[in-house]
Amino acid sequence: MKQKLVSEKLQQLAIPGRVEFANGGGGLPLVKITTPWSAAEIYLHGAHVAGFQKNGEPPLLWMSAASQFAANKPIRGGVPVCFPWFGGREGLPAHGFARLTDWELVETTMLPDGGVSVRLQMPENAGGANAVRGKVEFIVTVNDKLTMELKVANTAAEPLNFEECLHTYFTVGDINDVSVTGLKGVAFLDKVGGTFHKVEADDAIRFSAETDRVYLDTTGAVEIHDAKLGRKIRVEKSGSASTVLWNPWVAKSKAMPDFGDEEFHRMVCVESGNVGQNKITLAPGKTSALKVVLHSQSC
Ligand code: TA6
Repeated sequence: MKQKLVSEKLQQLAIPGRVEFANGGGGLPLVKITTPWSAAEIYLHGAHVAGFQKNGEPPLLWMSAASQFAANKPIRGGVPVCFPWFGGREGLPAHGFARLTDWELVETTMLPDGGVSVRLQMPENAGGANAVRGKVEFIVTVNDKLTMELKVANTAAEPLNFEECLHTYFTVGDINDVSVTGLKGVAFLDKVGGTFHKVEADDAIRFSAETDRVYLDTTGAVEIHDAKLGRKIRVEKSGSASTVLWNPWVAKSKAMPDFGDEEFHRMVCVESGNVGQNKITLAPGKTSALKVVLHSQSC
């Protein structure tokens, strides 16, 4: 049962004018962050960054108006934390159980520049029989950029195998006036209508139909060029070898109850992680860090 009141323990982590707590969608506990440059919102449910917006700019992250906010449902939009697997798995929640888990807020920090950093930890028993024997933390830093880092420490005596992905939904003015650069020459799995091995031929990838592509062995930054909003979003990453592009288009949008039929026009997913052949095998005692930095600028 979700806490209806913001607990005393949480309140102790508040920072006046920077970090406050509220009951968000569905009454789920919400961390509200305000900085001199921006505002952000993070649900403890799934350690889910649900919003980030720079002052004077349109929201950077997209959220479906039909999103559900419930204990056993993923939030549709923002940055779902996909862990310890990516995609479907028979009889188990798609994209793993991390995004369905109540994470604990363990630390809030006001940074010297006025930015804010918060650290969340996934309960060690998350996932039940599928729990990972490791310490999983998610650190979110908010200033004029949004920085997110998923850290996994293997506390077991045997290797830890997992997939991970920060499944970021971006707001765009019109998907027909959007291009993504930075993936030319990269091999990818085209997952529309099957799984097809291809190599990206275009400098600028455009969207005119359902798009579901897993680019592999790629560590570089990509950029989203949004002509209608006059904005360029740069997605920088480290500790990540996979980049995923997704737009569900018409049919898939209509098939999802938590996704408006026409909402695909205003979003694109550019996701950063380690999936499929890029999955992580973490030696005992080692720690992995998947880090994404989102910048936006008018252009
Ligand atoms: O990242 C692309 C993808 O794997 C698509 O195949 C689609 O399933 C999307 O994720 C959304 O998955 P979800 O479980 O959040 O509906």
